[in-house]
Amino acid sequence: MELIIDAIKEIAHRIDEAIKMEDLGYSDSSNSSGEDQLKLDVQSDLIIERVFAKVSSVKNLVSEEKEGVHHLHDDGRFTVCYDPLDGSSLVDVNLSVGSIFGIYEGELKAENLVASAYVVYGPRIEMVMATREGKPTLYCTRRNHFETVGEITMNEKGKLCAPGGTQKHWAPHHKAFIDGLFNDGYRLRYSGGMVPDLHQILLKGGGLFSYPGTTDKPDGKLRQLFEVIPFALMYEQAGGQAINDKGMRLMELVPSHPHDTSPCFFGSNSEIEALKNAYGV
Ligand code: AHM
Ligand code: MG
Repeated sequence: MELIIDAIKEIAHRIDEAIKMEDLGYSDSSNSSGEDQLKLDVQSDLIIERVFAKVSSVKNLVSEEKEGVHHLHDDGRFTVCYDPLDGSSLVDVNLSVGSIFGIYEGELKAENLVASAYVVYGPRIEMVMATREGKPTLYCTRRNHFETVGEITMNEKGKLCAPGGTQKHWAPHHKAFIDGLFNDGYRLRYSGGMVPDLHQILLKGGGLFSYPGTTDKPDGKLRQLFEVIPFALMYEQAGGQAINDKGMRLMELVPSHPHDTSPCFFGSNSEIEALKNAYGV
């Protein structure tokens, strides 16, 4: 696992460099979800592939930007599922973006996630890593090196609300719940990049990030293997909760296809308990 973490640190520096140096235009391809790919999406994907090719414990790679499994090492133990550059459409307006990694052992389902990590490319590079034991660890870069900052613990209740999905497609009970949070004094924090948005809620003690099922996207937008499950581990290990619209822990999801999505809610305990009430689950 140590070598995988070192690889993610190397990847973080390389992708950060690419963000700063490379062309921001579109490539002439689209990804498995039918979205146009930026040259940076394709390049970040390639950076990750090349770095993990040197890590013998990685058996397979599954990327949000590609269909199918990329085989690396016959004797490897882990499959790394990753979103190379989440929120990449925000690069041209110079907002923070991120990379997300889920490290699975065996079949690709939440139960088999052994660790997860994400990198935030903001004014500085930060990384958070979680395993099944202990709190997530925050790393910051200083003079181009990652330094451990400490453990992340969420409060029982927070003050921030990041409500995803197009409001006109929200269910009435979801709208009523989110309106209720704002009426209670919650502050809106939504950049459109799940990595910085979830990172902010984690580091500022708590709140709620939601990306519900909507009338146009009943299963939400965010992908289970690359986005939802890795962050579910982070939130649970930090003392918060992560559930779907049925009240099920996201850490129990079993995707039937690598690119399956799920409605998802990440937050501190108080907000998630209130959400379960509002959804009647
Ligand atoms: P991407 O993987 O194509 O970048 O899409 C995922 C992003 C998340 O970072 C973010 O939470 C969400 O899409 C925002 O979607 P919306 O614009 O519908 O709020
Ligand atoms: Mg993404």
